[in-house]
Formats: sequence, C-alpha cells, structure tokens
Amino acid sequence: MRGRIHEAGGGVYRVRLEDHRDVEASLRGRLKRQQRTGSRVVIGDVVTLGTSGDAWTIESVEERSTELVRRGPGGRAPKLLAANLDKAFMVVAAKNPDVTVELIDRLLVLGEASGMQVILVINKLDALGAPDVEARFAPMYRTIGYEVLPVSAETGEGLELLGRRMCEGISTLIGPSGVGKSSLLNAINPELALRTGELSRKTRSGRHTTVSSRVISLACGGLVADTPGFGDVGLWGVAPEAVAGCFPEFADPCERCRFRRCTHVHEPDCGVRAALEAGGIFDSRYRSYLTARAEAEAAR
Ligand SMILES: Nc1nc2c(ncn2[C@@H]2O[C@H](COP(=O)(O)OP(=O)(O)OP(=O)(O)O)[C@@H](O)[C@H]2O)c(=O)[nH]1
Ligand SMILES: [Mg+2]
Ligand SMILES: [Zn+2]
Repeated sequence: MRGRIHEAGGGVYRVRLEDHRDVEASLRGRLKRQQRTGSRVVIGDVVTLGTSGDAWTIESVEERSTELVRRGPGGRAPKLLAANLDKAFMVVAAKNPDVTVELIDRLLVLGEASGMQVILVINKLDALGAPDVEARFAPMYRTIGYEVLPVSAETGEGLELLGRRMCEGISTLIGPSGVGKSSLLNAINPELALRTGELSRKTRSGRHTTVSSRVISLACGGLVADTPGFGDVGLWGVAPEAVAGCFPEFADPCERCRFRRCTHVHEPDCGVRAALEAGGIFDSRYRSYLTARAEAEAAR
C-alpha cells in the first residue's frame, strides 16, 4: 500500500493512503536507524506501507522530486523539512512587518534552491501605504518572470487567484512570522480555523504561532504543508557555485561569460555584469547575488 506522510512527530506518522484512508504508522527498524543518522522521513514523503499484526509500518521511502531544506547558521547541519512539494508561496507583508528586497530575494533563493515553483505573495494590501509597496516590488519581480500575487487576508482582495493556485497540487507558505500565512489559509479555507497571532505579542516572546509540521487538506483538494522554521530566513543556504542558478534572470547572460566557471564578481568579459551595465539586470538583484555568494562562501 502506498501513501503520503501528512503529519510527523514523536516517531509516529499520520499517512494518507491512496484509497484516502488516514492511518498511523511507525518506521521499520532500518528506516528508524537512518532517521538517527540524518536522512529523515518527512511530511510530503511518498512511502510504501506494510502491516505487522494490526499495526502499519513504513517500509520504504520513494525518491523525492523536491526537498525543502533549512540550513542552520554557522554550518549547522541542514534539516529536511518537507519533500515533494510542487509550489512555494513566498509570503511577505506590505507592512507590519515591513518588507525589503533583501528579504524577498532570500525567500526566492530558498525556493529556487528547493526545486519548487516559486510564487511571491504580498499580503496586507489593505494596510496604509501598501499600494506604494506593491508598486515598488511587484513590477520588478514580474519582469524577472515571477508570478506576484498582491493580496489581503483581511479584505479578501486577490484571494480568488491565490486560492486557485493553492488548490492545485501540494504547496507551502514560507515567510517571516507575522506576515499572515495562517490568516491567508484561514481566509481561503475557513474550516481550518488555524491560530493566528498578534504581531506585537509574538515579537515580544520571540515565539511563532505555528509550531507543528503537517500537511493540511483544503476543501478544494489542494494540499498545503505547514512547516514552521523559516522565521528569519537567516541563511541563503546554497553552495557558492549554485547561487547564480537561483537567479533565473542570470541564465541567459551567463551563456555569454568568457569563463565557464565565472563567479560574475571580478572576471573579464562577464555576461552577467555586461547585462547589469546595460540595464538588463536590476541593481538590487545583483547586490543580493553578491551578498548570497559571500555568505555561501563564508559558510563553506
Ligand atoms: N491588516 C492586515 N492584517 C493582517 C492580514 N493578514 C494577517 N494579518 C494580521 O497579522 C498578524 C499575523 O498573522 P498570522 O496569520 O498569525 O501570521 P503568520 O505568518 O501565520 O505567523 P507565524 O505563524 O508566527 O509564522 C495577525 O494579527 C493577523 O490578524 C491582512 O491582510 N491585513
Ligand atoms: Mg502561522
Ligand atoms: Zn560571469
């Protein structure tokens, strides 16, 4: 019997079987040992189950199409959070907390590195000054090729399209605490009644409202992985050589670099820097690239 891990915690897994039943299962001995050595079974994993007596056991894990990994600061071991997600909604707020290009670029790099399709969501469109924020960021990221969805969980603006995107396949919402991820899920699927928090209260205690890892089934058939752990998106978490590949607009200019292993920092005849000078690459994106690259080198 095949199934997908919908919830993981304390050595017990809730698995949605292909026939739509939900069962609890534990790991077979060999997988349990691997769990300790680092290759974990996570939500989103597709597994094969067997039974021993009337208990379900997870026998094997299928190859993953994507991996959502959080890399720890200072070279701490990377942690796999979820597998086989199709889409990542990178959520920022137009205000409270305020958004910067650095934050957006960090989120986009994280998404690109995971192999997922990345969609940028700008929430709290109802906030004072939000239209200016939208005008500053949305056109730039659309030019690069990203889908940008300005929304408000409060007024419902833009939620029809976000809901449609969320109802296809498995996705996840990633973004700092307080941007409104749980509020958006509640607005799209009110039966969920997820806990949402007051920004001020959370900031003071430094705690996140969402703490457990699980897959949520939307009424429309979509699945959403709810994973805490990207509170500050501190690290870019990518190998130095892989950073340029996380900036989609660098792909064509890269073809024109004289050196195959060009870092686009100091080499002569660099296609990326030529594109930057010609206005084909945004200054802020190139700055984010340099920051990401430097951090990746430092973390090596
Ligand atoms: N004005 C406004 N406030 C919003 C909107 N969406 C969410 N909020 C408020 O922002 C605060 C944080 O919302 P949450 O949904 O808890 O944020 P979260 O991203 O799930 O936060 P964590 O679970 O801590 O990661 C709450 O007080 C919400 O009421 C919106 O569209 N407009
Ligand atoms: Mg939340
Ligand atoms: Zn180059």
